[in-house]
Amino acid sequence: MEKSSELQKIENFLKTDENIEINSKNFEKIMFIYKVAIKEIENKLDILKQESKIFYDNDLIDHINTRIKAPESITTKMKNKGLEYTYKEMIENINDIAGIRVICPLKKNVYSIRNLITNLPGIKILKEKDYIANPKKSGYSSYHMIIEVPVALSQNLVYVKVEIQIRTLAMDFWASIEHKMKYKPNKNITKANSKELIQCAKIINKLDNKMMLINN
Ligand code: 0O2
Repeated sequence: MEKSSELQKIENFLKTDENIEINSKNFEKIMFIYKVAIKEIENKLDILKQESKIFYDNDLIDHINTRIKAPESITTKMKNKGLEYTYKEMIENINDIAGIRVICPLKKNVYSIRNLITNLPGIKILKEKDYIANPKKSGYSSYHMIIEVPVALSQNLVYVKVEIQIRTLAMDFWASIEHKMKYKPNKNITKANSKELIQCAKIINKLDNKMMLINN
């Protein structure tokens, strides 16, 4: 087969109108493509991390975490969104199958990283949500980007969606603990606990602002 030079969607070369079968070859192929997309973008972010340190003596990025969404989390999210159980629906509507979290020391770093990602060649920005300027009701604070990354396979060039969450170390501390306590289903926490968590998120925000002032 000749390699197509056109960037295309995964849907165009895999049979994605089929129903999702978690243990099938098709599922494995799709997840492989998402894993490659993660590698591509993780590599680029790691270069930015090292470059900022070596060239500008700046710790722009503290660390980077990546994950592929668990099959059960994908199907639960699809059920909650009322989607049909096809690969096509999954690829089109579940934006965080490939997820990257970039953790930085200071709040201002979040926006610098966002701008650097925006300028990466070949990357398309599909959606951005600034939960730092507008935190969620829960108190959750983070900058979200849904991007499309070109992935070069032997026969095809495909665009793959990746979700990037950018947040400070302090925001990450809050989000990790809160996620364990409350975010996953079947975990009931009291209203009083929720209020306390919102209070903690406000303290974290103050702390982040103070750290930035001290740093300046
Ligand atoms: P998990 O287990 O982290 O994967 P979209 O379809 O992209 O428009 P989406 O994905 O429904 O919108 O919503 P959103 O809020 O933009 O991003 C969802 C992700 O943000 C979550 O993924 C969490 O990782 C994180 N998040 C959102 N709200 C909260 C919160 O209140 N607390 C914490 N700790 N994390 C939050 P998942 O798939 O829901 O979960």
